[in-house]
Amino acid sequence: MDFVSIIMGSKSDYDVMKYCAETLEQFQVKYELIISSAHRSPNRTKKYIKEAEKKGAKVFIAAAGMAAHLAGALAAGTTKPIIGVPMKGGAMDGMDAMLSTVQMPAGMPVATVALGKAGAVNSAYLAMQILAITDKELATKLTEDRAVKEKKVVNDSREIEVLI
Ligand code: RP5
Repeated sequence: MDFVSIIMGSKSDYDVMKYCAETLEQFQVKYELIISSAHRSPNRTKKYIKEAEKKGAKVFIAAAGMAAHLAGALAAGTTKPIIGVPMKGGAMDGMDAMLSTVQMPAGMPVATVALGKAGAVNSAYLAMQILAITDKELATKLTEDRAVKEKKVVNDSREIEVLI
């Protein structure tokens, strides 16, 4: 069974990562969500990657803040795509996590999304776009979603536009 694996470094990351889970649910995409830290529970993290891959995880989403190494630790354990979501918080309010997540060495990619809710939501969209390469039904849903977004822009504009 194909699914998306979401791993958070701490329970405190859920306030933002719930938007990732909700987005996957909107598209009826199966996911597993666990807490495991690169620093606090390195053995659990290492073990989980292998177990999740065996169960059918096709994309991993890693959310971590501060000295965020979770996405990198996952990248070390699998060749499946890793999406990193930097979390706000700490003395630098996420700048530290963002730089840590995005600055992977050549050959060990982590697709890093934005800080905050937009990043959490986009991590789900990016994961679905990867799955949709081989899942036609999901590809159609994503195309329909784009059409809805476009229609909303046009409708919003009609509501307020002033033309000369
Ligand atoms: C990171 O440290 C976590 O991913 C979290 O974003 C941050 C703070 O963790 P807590 O102190 O809230 O558990 O490892």
